[in-house]
Amino acid sequence: MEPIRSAGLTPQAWVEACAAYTHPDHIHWCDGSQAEFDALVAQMLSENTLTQLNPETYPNSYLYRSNPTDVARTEHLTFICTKERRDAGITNNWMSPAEASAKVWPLFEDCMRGRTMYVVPYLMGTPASPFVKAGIEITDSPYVVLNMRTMTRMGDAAMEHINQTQNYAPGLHSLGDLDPKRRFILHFPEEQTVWSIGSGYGGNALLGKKCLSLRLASWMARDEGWLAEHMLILGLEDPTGTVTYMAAAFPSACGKTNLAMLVAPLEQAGYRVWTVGDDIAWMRIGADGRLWAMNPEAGFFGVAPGTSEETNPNAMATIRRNTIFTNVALTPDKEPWWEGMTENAPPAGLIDWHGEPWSPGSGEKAAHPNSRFTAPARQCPSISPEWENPQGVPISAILFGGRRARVAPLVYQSTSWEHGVYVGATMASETTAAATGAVGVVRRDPMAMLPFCGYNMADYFAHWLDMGKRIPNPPAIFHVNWFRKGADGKFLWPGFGQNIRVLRWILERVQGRGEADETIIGYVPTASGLDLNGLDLSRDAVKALLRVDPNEWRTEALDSGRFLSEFGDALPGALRRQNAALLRRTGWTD
Ligand code: GTP
Ligand code: SPV
Ligand code: MN
Repeated sequence: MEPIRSAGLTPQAWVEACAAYTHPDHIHWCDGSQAEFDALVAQMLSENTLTQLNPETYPNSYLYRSNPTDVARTEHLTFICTKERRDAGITNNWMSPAEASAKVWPLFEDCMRGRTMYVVPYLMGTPASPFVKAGIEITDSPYVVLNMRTMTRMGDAAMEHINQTQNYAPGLHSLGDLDPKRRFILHFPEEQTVWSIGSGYGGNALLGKKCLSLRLASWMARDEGWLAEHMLILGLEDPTGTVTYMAAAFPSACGKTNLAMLVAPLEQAGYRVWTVGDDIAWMRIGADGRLWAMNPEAGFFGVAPGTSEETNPNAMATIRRNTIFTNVALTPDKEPWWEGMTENAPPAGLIDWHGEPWSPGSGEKAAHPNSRFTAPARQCPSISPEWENPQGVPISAILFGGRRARVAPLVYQSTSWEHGVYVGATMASETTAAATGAVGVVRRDPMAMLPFCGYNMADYFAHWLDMGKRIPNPPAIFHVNWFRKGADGKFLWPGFGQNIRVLRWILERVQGRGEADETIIGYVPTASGLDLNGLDLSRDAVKALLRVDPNEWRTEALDSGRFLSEFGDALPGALRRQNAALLRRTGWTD
């Protein structure tokens, strides 16, 4: 059968057509109520697909163990299905709509037999926001429904909005048979549609998140003159009580949630971070000529390992109730546990993420390295009073950053918007467990959007350059790296709460203060420009953290040049020129 095209179909007609093809036993339209949530939980508990956590210490919280082959995003199975291959560009997997119809659509036939079809109307953004986007996700996974209820504004309010506007992005999701050979995440940006089959994992299955709010939204944003980015949003309050907003793009599992929830150490009295969002930012030019950012999500789908009272106390407080934990370990007291949660030895009697007894000698991690928590944003102690402001917040600084053991200093500032776009376009990072495949391999991940840009990345660079021309008062652009290592292989920088020191320098730079040296890569703080008081850092460590080595940067620029040249004629000339200029500054002559 020809695929169902939702264009012009009411939600009811589209759902009926999908049901006629996928043949669910039941259809349930989600209203988003507590009673509905409770019923789904009760059903999953009775089927043993969910485990209730200790109701005293983790009320209304549950553990979900996924299929062990389905624990992270699968970038090689994620496609952009535009009519023209060129529109997907060289960094995306492309599948023609005709091939999608022939190869993937048949996998949906009868895929919901014996299952319930859940119809999940949802909003990204608050109903009051002019930026709000509506979607309807059809899914046969009750776990997806529970997560969508936390991550989006889901249910009756969304349906009301859709009935009024008659506008929604349709997403069809099925677990299928969970076989990676029959797993596909397909995006049709020309129709604002998603098909996802064969995975129940977060970014593959919660279609409002990466699929709608980044891949489809970035396409829309290019057409409409705004930005959809893989960015946290935070407000930095200074001792005068003024709050300055920043957005930061770091690749998956590279520190967005942690920075967005940062708790400043005592020595930094008077500075305070407010959380606006931890993963996605939609940014538009405001009437005042500044760039305004809003968080379209309603919850956090955060990395569990490494989260502790020391590293991220705000996250620890956020996840003490109404939270779904995925693929973490379980203590005998029915509490969640993961590597890095506690300083002491792991508690005895742990059950690992497979559901098997675990001991420290087993050689395996008790929690999966990409285990996650799903928690409502409103529960975060540092949640900003502005987080649901329909207009968003005005952004003064944009930070790019990645995991780089070498080369990139702790922080530097670009010399212009165009240079900042070059810095973002050539940023690189070591791969993490958030996607399947090798971990720790350095790859270019422009603007942390390599897996999430829904169109030709060369056009995306052009769009960023164009935005700079159109923003009368653009944010300053910085690059940060918390992950530089010393000769002993250990991180040089303490990170986490101490990152406030870097945020303070950025704030001072935005205010036209802040001591800096102009180097070949941009402005780097002088050793006295950063407040390092009270930190146990040797002079050598500080030097190593701030070092800009022309030889290393020559190699870097040559590699960036090779990366950029892969885009061929589509690459904006400005980026080619920026790369050549950096090469020259490293002493390169050709
Ligand atoms: P996604 O949700 O995948 O987009 O990731 P994210 O960017 O929000 O990453 P997150 O903040 O969850 O951090 C991922 C991992 O990096 C966790 O294990 C953290 O403990 C660790 N991490 C975060 N910030 C720092 C830091 O400043 N220093 C060090 N060494 N590790 C950090
Ligand atoms: C990421 O991988 O960047 C995440 C988790 O934020 S997921 O929702 O799976 O994309
Ligand atoms: Mn992310």
